[in-house]
Amino acid sequence: MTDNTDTIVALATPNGVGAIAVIRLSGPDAINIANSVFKGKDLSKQASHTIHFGSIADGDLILDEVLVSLFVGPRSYTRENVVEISCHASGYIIESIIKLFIKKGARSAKPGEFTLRAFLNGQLDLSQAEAVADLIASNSKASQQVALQQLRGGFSTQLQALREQLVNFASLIELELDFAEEDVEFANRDQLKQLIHEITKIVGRLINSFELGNAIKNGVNTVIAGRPNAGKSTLLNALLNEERAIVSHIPGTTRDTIEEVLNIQGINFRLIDTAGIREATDAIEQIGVQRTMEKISQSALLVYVFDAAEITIEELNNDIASLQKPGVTMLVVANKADLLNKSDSQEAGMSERSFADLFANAYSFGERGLFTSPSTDFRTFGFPDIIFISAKEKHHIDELKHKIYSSAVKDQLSGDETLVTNIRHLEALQKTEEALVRVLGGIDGSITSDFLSMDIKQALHYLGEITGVVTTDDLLENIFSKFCIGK
Ligand SMILES: Nc1nc2c(ncn2[C@@H]2O[C@H](COP(=O)(O)OP(=O)(O)OP(=O)(O)O)[C@@H](O)[C@H]2O)c(=O)[nH]1
Ligand SMILES: [Mg+2]
Repeated sequence: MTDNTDTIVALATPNGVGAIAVIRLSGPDAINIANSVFKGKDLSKQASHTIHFGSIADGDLILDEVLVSLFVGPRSYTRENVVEISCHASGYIIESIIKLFIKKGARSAKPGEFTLRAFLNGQLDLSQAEAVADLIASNSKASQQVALQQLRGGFSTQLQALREQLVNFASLIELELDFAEEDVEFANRDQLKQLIHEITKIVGRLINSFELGNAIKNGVNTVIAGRPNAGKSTLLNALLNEERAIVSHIPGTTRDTIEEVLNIQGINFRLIDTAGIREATDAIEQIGVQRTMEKISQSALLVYVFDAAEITIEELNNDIASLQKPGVTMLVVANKADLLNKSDSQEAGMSERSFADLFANAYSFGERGLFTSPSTDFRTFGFPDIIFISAKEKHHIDELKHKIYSSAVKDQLSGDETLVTNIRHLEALQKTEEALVRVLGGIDGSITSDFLSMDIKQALHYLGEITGVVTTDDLLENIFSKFCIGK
C-alpha cells in the first residue's frame, strides 16, 4: 500500500495560525531536499540530532527563517532520514514551504504514513502504532496513561514472548507430521498443555480488561433515571456543580435528555439526565419516556434515583425490577434523604408500605435526617445496596461519585495493569482464545498432529494480528487511514 522509496512531506502541527509550525520530511532524500532550499550550513554534513538556524528560499525569494532538526536514519521516528522544519505558523508560509519541497521531489504524505513507515521499518509494532493515535486523542489522565503504556509496548512484549513459545511447539508438531508413519511425539503434550493454559489465562485477563479499557478510552455512558420529580436534574446539577438542567417542583420538567461529561479521577462519565418515567400524559412526554428507556439500554451504568420520602415499597421494587437490563450496572439512589425523618413521615400519615416508614421504624437518622449507618443493612429487606443522598442539600454527593467511579473501575485499575482499549485487539484476543480452547480439547481428545497443528496456527495467526506480525494491506489501510495527515 505504500512506496518506501520516496520522500514524504506534511505539516505535523495543527492547521491554523500559531507561533510555530513543524513541517516534517521523511525518506531517503529528506536531507537532500531540505538542503537544496536551505540557506545556512550544509545539512548533508551535519550530525544526526542537531538543530540548525537558517532560511528557506525558493530561488532568490526567502520564504521564512526557520530551525531545521536533523534525524539521520535509522535513529528517527520512521527509521528513515527525517527533517523537521520549525517555521512561523502562517498558512501562507506553510503552504509555500510544502509546495517547494514537493517541487524538489517530495510528495504529500497520506494519513498516518509517517507512523505506517515507523511500523513497516520495525520501529513500532502495530499495537504501538495504534497507541500513537490513542495518545493524541487522549483527553484524561487515565486515557493518556493507558495509551502511553501501550505505546511503550507493555502489552505487545507480553504477547510476543508467548507467541514465540507457541511457535516452537508448532514447529515440533510440524516435525511430527513428517514422521507420521512412525507415530512419534516430539512435542511434549503436558508441556504444551501447560503453555496453552498459561496463554489462555493471560489472554482471558486481557479480554476482561476491555470493559475498563474501553471506559477509560471512550468514557462511560451513565443514565440518571427514575420517576418524575425524584430529583434527577437536581442530582445532575449537584454532580456537575453547576446549574445545568432546569429543576422545578412540577413533575415532567425534563422532557428531552441532557448530556454532560463528568470526570471522576481521570475517567469521563457521560451523564445523561432523562425524562421521568411514568404513564405519559401527552405525546411529547411519551417520546421522552421512550427515549429514556433507549438511553438506559445503551448505557453501561444506570443511576436509578427515587424520592425516599414519597415512594412506596411496592413502587420501589417494581422500578428496580423493571429497569434492570443485562450489561447495565444499576446504582440505587435514595434522594431527598433530608426529608426522611421519623416524625415527619408519621405526621404526614404515609401508608405503612411507604419506604420512609420502613426506614423510620428500622433505622436511625443523623443530623438533617440523613441516614448514616452502612446502607448494606437494607439488603436484609431484599433491596440492593442503597445510597442515601440529598441532591438539593448536596449531601453524600462525593460518596455517590465514588460509587460511580468504582462501579466502572471495579478493582482493576491497579497501576501497571495492561488494559485492552482497542476493539480490533479485543476481537483478535477472542479468536485466539477460541483457537486455544480447540487446541486444549485436541490434546485431551488425542487428535492427530495435523489438526492440532492447524489450531495452534490459528491461535498464532490471531495473536500475530495484534502486534502486526501478521498483516494484510486491508488491515493496515483500515488502521492508518484513520490517522490524520502528518502523524
Ligand atoms: N428536599 C429535597 N428536595 C429535592 C431534592 N432534590 C430535588 N428536590 C426537589 O424536587 C423537585 C424536583 O426536582 P427535579 O430535579 O426537577 O426532579 P426531576 O427528577 O428532574 O424531575 P422531572 O424532570 O420532572 O422528571 C424540585 O422542587 C427540587 O428542588 C432533595 O434532595 N431534597
Ligand atoms: Mg428533570
